[in-house]
Amino acid sequence: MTERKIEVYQGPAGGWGALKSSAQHLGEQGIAVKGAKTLLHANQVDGFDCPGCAWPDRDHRSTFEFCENGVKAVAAEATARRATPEVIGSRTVSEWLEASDFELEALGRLTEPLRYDPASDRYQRTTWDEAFALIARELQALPDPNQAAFYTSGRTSNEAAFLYQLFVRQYGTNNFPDCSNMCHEPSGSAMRPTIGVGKGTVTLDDFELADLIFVFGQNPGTNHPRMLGELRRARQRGARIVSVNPLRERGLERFADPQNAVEMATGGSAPISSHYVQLPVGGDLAFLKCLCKRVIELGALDHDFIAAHTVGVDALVSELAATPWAALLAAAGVSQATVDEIAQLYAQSPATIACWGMGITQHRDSVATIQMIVNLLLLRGQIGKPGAGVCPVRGHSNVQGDRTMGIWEAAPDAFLDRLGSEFGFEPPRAHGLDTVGTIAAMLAAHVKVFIAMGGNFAAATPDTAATWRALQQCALTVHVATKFNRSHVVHGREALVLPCLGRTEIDVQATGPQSVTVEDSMSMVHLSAGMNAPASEHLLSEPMIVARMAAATLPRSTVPWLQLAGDYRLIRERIAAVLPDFAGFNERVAAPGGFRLRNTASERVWVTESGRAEFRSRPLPAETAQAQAQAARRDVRVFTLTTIRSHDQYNTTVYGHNDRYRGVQGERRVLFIHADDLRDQGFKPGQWVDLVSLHVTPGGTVEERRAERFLTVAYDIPRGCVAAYFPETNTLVPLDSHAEVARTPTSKSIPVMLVAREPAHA
Ligand SMILES: Nc1nc2c(c(=O)[nH]1)N[C@H]1C(S)=C(S)[C@@H](COP(=O)(O)OP(=O)(O)OC[C@H]3O[C@@H](n4cnc5c(=O)[nH]c(N)nc54)[C@H](O)[C@@H]3O)O[C@H]1N2
Ligand SMILES: Nc1nc2c(c(=O)[nH]1)N[C@H]1C(S)=C(S)[C@@H](COP(=O)(O)OP(=O)(O)OC[C@H]3O[C@@H](n4cnc5c(=O)[nH]c(N)nc54)[C@H](O)[C@@H]3O)O[C@H]1N2
Ligand SMILES: [Mo]
Repeated sequence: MTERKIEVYQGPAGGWGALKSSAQHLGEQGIAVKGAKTLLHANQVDGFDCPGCAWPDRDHRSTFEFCENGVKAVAAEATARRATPEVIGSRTVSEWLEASDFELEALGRLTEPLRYDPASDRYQRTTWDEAFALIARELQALPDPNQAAFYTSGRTSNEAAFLYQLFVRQYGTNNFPDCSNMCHEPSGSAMRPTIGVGKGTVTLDDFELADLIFVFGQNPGTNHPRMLGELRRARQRGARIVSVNPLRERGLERFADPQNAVEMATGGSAPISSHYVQLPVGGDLAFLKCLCKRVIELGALDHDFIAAHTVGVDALVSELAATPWAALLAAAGVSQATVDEIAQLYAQSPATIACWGMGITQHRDSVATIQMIVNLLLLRGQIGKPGAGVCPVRGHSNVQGDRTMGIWEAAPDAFLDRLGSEFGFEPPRAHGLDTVGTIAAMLAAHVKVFIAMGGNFAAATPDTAATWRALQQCALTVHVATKFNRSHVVHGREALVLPCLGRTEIDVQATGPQSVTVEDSMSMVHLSAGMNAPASEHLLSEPMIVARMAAATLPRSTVPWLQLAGDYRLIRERIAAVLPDFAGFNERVAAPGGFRLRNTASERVWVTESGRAEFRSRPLPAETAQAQAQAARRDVRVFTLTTIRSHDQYNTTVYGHNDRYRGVQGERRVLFIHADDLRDQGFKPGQWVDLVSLHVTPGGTVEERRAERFLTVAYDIPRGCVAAYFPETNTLVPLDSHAEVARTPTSKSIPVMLVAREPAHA
């Protein structure tokens, strides 16, 4: 592990630092040469879809578009290390529980199916047949199919996801918790009723035409590095880029493009943001209201668009007129001058794109905030024309596709009707459980079998202590995975870990080598085929695992499970039969770069209740969670904690202990805090603290949850706000603190107090 060092980072994002770090990661995985070859196939016409993020690729071009964090994601999968049954069985599960996420990840790729043996408290080698028989037995034994829940993480291909949801619905439940519930769920919830689609409306071409690009609550330098290339090109041709973020993020300030030879040779770099609004955590809804109010005052509305395409503008105008500036500015935590400047820019911009990430979605008011982004755009007719629109930037590389395929606890009836008639069964209609609902149901012993298609449920979810108890109460937990992780050691009475092929690997079935398909953040659907030999001869593909699980569990099903999993083209034919937008799927996806799914809002066709785009607004909440907690605990200072990703992690996968652009080396348990807050608390930089979250229940009692040992780091962040990495902080997020409507855990706004640790205990 790198030695601990905290030092402000002055360089740009990208550049030589990114190249150096990439080479180092390939070296550490023992695959310097294989890794470099693998990378040349990432995001190519005949290659695999990068498992890093859902940002689209420009035309799947012939030259590799370099991305440091794409390299890490690929290297992690193509690693030379193997977590064989002997390696996993060398320690008891209780011993593995003590290991860090970093150590578990570093064991390498899983090679054989594993079953938990309670007598020895160890995982042991099992056979695929035994594993599927156990799953079938446990699922068949449940008196009610709603006692099982089926999780999906967003790397699962369209083909695997489609078969999986078919299996689960034939089994009889809509219990589909998925990573989206913790991620962009509020984006879909906000946009479906207002513009008629739950997805972004722009394409990469729009980024070439936009005059103004907002980046709300997103850190592309780390999480979507290829987006920086797009932002930089936009900035260089004169577009304005407004970042709205409590933290100064280096990647939003300067970027050296590793694709640019001159820049790399001269050590140059280019600016990204033209404006940086450093608002306090959770100030976005009020700030967006300020922008809307000011744009209305400036008389900068597109009246023709509003008249022809929208309903509800009057209610928004009168609500904003009735809300005094002082109240809005105080809630937003920004100055009138800042609002005026940004509103002016927007009022003068012919074409504007609004992007957002987790800084917007993981709050109690996230749906209302996203609807305010939509309002802002609708006021000036900025949806459904070139260079303009909404751009929720998705995380996992196929999280959007999984939802399209029906991984949804509340799938619409039209989809269920078509699924039922294509496969000759009556799908269950009652809405199922989402992520938070599944945890609560496991705690209440209503859900007893938990099956996960990828991901790391025990680490990614809120309220770690409650989630672990929930999983440990299950009769059976099953994880289909590439790597051994936390969720495998927090298990049910019976437990299986089933190893699968990754994206970078060749997938050969009865009819020969297969490709899968994925949908990126801009609704582009394309093929993905791996080129590496599988990490072990015992691995099965995800579609085959689903098919065999289904065939074992549902002996009377008429679906030809094994035949479908033997030829993915047949799965795509069935997808096309159920989803009209996929008509001619096999032919269309064979075109280089694939095809784009229809997006009605981008054509100004509004599939909403009114048939028009709908303005939606509601007053600011009377009290923030922070204010509530402060009122309940006057004896302490209550901060608002936001939980973020470091540069060296992929969600719960910890690649390393550095966060280069935030100047942190060799430590993950850090707390970013304003220097004046440190001083006022009587702390020195380098002080170790415990974080205690304060959750005021509806009954008025204050629940405390504690996460121990964080090193304070003075950082450019507004006063009263602090930031730390997840998953270490998930233990602080109460299960019943989630977004209105979308039920996304409020991992970006947790009231906390800081408790100093004695140096001796640090
Ligand atoms: N390398 C890498 N790539 C990834 C991932 C990864 O972990 N590693 N994860 C993938 C996934 S699943 C996702 S969803 C995306 C996530 O990508 P992002 O959305 O960028 O995720 P975060 O790091 O959680 O935080 C985003 C930003 O929100 C800011 N923020 C925090 N609170 C607030 C607030 O109240 N208001 C505003 N305006 N901003 C706030 C933070 O300072 C941070 O800059 O990335 C995907 N890509
Ligand atoms: N506090 C806090 N909590 C958060 C967030 C936050 O910002 N703050 N972010 C939330 C967000 S946006 C998300 S998306 C969730 C992420 O939640 P998840 O998607 O559940 O978590 P990941 O860490 O992405 O899952 C990593 C695991 O997936 C498995 N895996 C990798 N590739 C494959 C594959 O190809 N197939 C299969 N079957 N398995 C594979 C590996 O075993 C690996 O250990 O976390 C959420 N949790
Ligand atoms: Mo995500």
